[in-house]
Amino acid sequence: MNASRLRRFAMTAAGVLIASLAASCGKAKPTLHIFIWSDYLSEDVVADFEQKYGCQVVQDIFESNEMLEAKLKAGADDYDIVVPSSYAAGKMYEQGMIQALDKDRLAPTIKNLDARVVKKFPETALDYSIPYMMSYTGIAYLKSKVSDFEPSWKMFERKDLRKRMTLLNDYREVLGAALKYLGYSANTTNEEELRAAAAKVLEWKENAAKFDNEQYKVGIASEEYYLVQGYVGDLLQVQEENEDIEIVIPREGTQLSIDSLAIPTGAKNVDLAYDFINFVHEPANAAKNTEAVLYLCPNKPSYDLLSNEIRENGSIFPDEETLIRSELLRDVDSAQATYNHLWETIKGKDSLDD
Ligand code: N2P
Repeated sequence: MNASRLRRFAMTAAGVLIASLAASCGKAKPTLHIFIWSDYLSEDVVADFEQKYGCQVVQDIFESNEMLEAKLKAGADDYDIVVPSSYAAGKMYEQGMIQALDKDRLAPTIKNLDARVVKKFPETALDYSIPYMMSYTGIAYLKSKVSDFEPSWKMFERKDLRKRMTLLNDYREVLGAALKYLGYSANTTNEEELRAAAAKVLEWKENAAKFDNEQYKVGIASEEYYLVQGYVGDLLQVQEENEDIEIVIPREGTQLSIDSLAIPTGAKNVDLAYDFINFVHEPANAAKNTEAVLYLCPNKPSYDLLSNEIRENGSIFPDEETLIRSELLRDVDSAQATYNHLWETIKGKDSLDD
């Protein structure tokens, strides 16, 4: 048999095999499509869910709330679960991108949510989203490369670290850090404060290698970058790869996001999506997930199932002081256009007046 016949034979044989498998198993397995941040879901939890529900889970990754929003706005209708930060979920709900949730179906989950976290959550947010993970933003740096480290956002002014630092590609986190540094709220809607923060970010941009939400992890682990702004769970994940990495929450305070599970309006597998939300909030699964991704799932009964190492890690279980210094990012309503405009300006130019 020549090569091309051999290939055709193999293809036909594979086709027959698939057809007979399909015939013997009845209809194809349902697929749950999830659109989620990277490294945000334990592989074991996914495998257990697939096994229990006889389905397949497919994950697509997004890097920012804006990317998720843009995809849904463009009419992507193949996702069953999405994971926006709480401040973005509100806007998505108002715009009809995600659906109202049936809280009765989620009662086993809702009763397990940590009341301290739900209190921080916008009042009506449970109508359309369920807290999944708490995410802080911090600074990671290489102890052997950065001298005279100060636990402050001011580090981004350090000329000696020029192009060895990265800032997140996340306008609320970057403007939020500059706002905190200047002593303002990370949720301000005051135009003057916002312009001052944007000017500060432009100064930082001079020293930063780039705005980035993904490569910075490998970048600091491989020592290409010496200091990065990052989501703390991601930083903890890379700290496992390089012990020279130290993680701090700057003294001026930081931002907290509650990333939440939501079901898009166009979801095809709504029942499976509800099963998934309840499944990841079963205490044993919530604990497994926290242990794997190093962000905290705010599921109260799961806390007792976590290892001491996790319980005692202040970056996962922040102490009271850090909690007080961190501000939950909220929807900025009327100031949204100003935030967007300033961020576009920052990304495209070197000065606000250009
Ligand atoms: C996961 C990053 C999620 C945090 N890699 C964003 N709030």
